[in-house]
Amino acid sequence: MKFTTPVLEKYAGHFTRLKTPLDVPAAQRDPKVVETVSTMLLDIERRGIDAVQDYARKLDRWEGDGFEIAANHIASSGDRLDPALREAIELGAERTQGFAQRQREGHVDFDVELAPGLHTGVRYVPVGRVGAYMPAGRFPLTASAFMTVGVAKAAGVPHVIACTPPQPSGAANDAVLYTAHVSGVDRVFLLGGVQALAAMAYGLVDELPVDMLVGAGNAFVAEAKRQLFGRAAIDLLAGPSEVAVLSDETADPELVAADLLGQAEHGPNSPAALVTTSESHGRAVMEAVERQLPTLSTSDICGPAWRDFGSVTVADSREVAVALMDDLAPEHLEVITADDVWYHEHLRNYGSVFLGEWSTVAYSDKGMAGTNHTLPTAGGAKHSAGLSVSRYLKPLTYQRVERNATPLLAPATITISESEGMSAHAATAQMRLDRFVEGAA
Ligand code: HSO
Ligand code: ZN
Repeated sequence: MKFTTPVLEKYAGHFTRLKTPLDVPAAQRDPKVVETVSTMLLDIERRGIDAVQDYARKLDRWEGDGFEIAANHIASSGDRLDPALREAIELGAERTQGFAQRQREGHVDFDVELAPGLHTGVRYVPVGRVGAYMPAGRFPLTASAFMTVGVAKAAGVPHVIACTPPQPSGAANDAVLYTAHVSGVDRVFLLGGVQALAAMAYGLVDELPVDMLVGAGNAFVAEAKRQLFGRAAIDLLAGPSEVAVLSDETADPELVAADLLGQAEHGPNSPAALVTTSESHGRAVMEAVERQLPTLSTSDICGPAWRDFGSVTVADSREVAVALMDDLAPEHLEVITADDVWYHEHLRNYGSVFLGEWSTVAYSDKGMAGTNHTLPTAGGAKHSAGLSVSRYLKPLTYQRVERNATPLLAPATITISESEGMSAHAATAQMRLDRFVEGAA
């Protein structure tokens, strides 16, 4: 939570801070990242695949003569996994597909006769070609392809390609490959970073450029997507992953603490915020965090994240708690209170909400809850929702005007066009009106 915002100022006196995060300036793009990415994109646009190869060799120690991962190597990736992991991935595919297919059914084409003889409507048409980035850094984020590739396929996208960087061994991560495989990916390329996004957007590895780039990566990947936006659509610009919990004295402080640390694990700049209506609960959570931190193998990440970007705020009413949470607009929001239904009805800004103590963010992160984990960060939830089948579907409109409907459209069109001085527009309607009148005589 930012140190101060207009909303926090408005509610001053109605909340107290038990733990205040660093007062960081509003997320700003690092000019060095912006510059590096723009230089690389220009170079790749100019020199094509040769430049892609140069960057892959230099940045990812790639060696080989082609980037495409053979179809049989992708198909057999499941055989190289521990059977329990393979089964877990298959379960994740089933859940995320089930959710996405249900959401697809909610997009229903319609046709309405707005006035006699004026037929209008919408057809939901999927984007034609999607390129997904599948990260494989310190944490491979195995479930990523469920959310990008799998959901695109559920939306009906005919062609979905993916890129994933080589690991230190030089090969792709098999769990990532298997997730892409069960999600229905068409082609996969062993390519990471800016060069991967550029290769997909410029059509350097597949026969044509992609229409949309999706999937999270590091700051360079996010910046590459931002700069390629317009040439291709993008899902969203993901910053550090974040979590917020809204809980009261009925919540178990150990569970709340575990869930805050659970997402702080993403990186030392990952925010984890608690907003509570109970000061004693807030203090109990802070103590539980300190107890749990040393037991985690990733305390080198969670520790600094909590120290610098953890926050605990006590609101003096449910209404103030909602106002503060909506101002935060967290990527993931857990609500663990005696009034979960009331909060669910009143909260409006979050990427995805987890209701009740049995629902934890990791269930969605790993594909088990079925929902998409590609969600807006850094307050983006105030204006946007996360990735879903809706993002891959274009609601294309049409109109068909019957001859007899001409008097219902042409005269007013002519009036407006003439008032604007747009005589060529007026002529298109006038010709039809003339023909209609002549025919009718
Ligand atoms: N929390 C991440 C997704 C994820 N976390 C996958 C772990 N695995 C962004 O929503
Ligand atoms: Zn996560």
